Amino acid sequence: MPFTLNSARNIFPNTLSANAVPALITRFNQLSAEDQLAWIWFAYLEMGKTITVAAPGAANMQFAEPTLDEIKQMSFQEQSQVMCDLANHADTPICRTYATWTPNIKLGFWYRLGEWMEQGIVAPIPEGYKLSANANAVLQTLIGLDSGQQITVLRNTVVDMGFDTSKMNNLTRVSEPVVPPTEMSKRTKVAIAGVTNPTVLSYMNLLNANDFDELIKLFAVDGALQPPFERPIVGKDAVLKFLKEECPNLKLAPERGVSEPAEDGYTQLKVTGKVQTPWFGAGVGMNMSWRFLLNSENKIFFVAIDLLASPKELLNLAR
Ligand code: 45D
Repeated sequence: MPFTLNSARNIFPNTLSANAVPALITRFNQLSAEDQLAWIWFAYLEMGKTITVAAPGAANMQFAEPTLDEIKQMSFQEQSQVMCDLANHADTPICRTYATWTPNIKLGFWYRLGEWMEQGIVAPIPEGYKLSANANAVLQTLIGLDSGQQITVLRNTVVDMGFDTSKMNNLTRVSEPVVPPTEMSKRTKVAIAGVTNPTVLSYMNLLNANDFDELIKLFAVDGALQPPFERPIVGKDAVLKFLKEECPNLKLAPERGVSEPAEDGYTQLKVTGKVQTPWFGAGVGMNMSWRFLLNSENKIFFVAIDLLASPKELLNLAR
């Protein structure tokens, strides 16, 4: 039987992904908006003790700037309302604007608000704010996770805020300027123990070089990419859009892998290793796996990227 998207998703079924992340986000979503905002504030402070987030570049901030200026002019009470609205997915102009932004613009927006909250320009979390017992328990769980899982929780809570895009017709997404690919002489090459497949090696090298126009050529026309904790993105156009919007300046450091023939001349490969996000640089290495299914032409029919449950999973290449 030829592979379908659904059967492809089940290759290497022994891969243990970090289920603690979606479990924690579910609990977070049950908190009140006030508790959610205070929770993120405390989580951010807590994480700041061990890892530092990098300031977003000016190019990444230009789209959030008008909204940030608008918020700056508001009274503390209005500012708190805006933040609660975002957490509540309310239908307001700012929540609609927020919904059109890429994850990096959303993160940059909150980065700036966080700075302003600290400086007293934006309404802070009230001094002595006491998290509910429930929120506190959720925070303790977060603190127990590894840093790669912590930043994923934080990222996903931010990305989910704002008005629900599925309720918006004529949605025009706003994304940062596309970063230029790294020049040839400055590119790096990965080595993966156990893997010599040129498609997989090129995938890593081209992603590291921000060369998305070349990278997309490695995909089959109906190829799909499944980011951590998300549904697959299907088709070259959609995948290319995603790569340009969400993948600049990632650092992939694959370590080892395994390759074996599958039905219909397909090949399945699993690779494990580390990934760094530009937001945290070398300070945070996320333990990741890539599960590739290549067709008989060595094009990517499917690739799933998973955040792994523990460092031990880096050694799990079992089929
Ligand atoms: O509400 O091979 C305040 C793919 C309080 C592509 C705040 C990939 C109030 C293919 C503190 C102000 C992309 C899938 C908020 C690979 C409040 C591929 C602010 C993987 C919100 C490998 C909070 C890439 C702030 C991966 C400022 C896995 C929070 C990338 C900031 C992962 C949080 C990237 C930040 C991650 C989190 C980035 C900056 C997890 C960034 C996380």
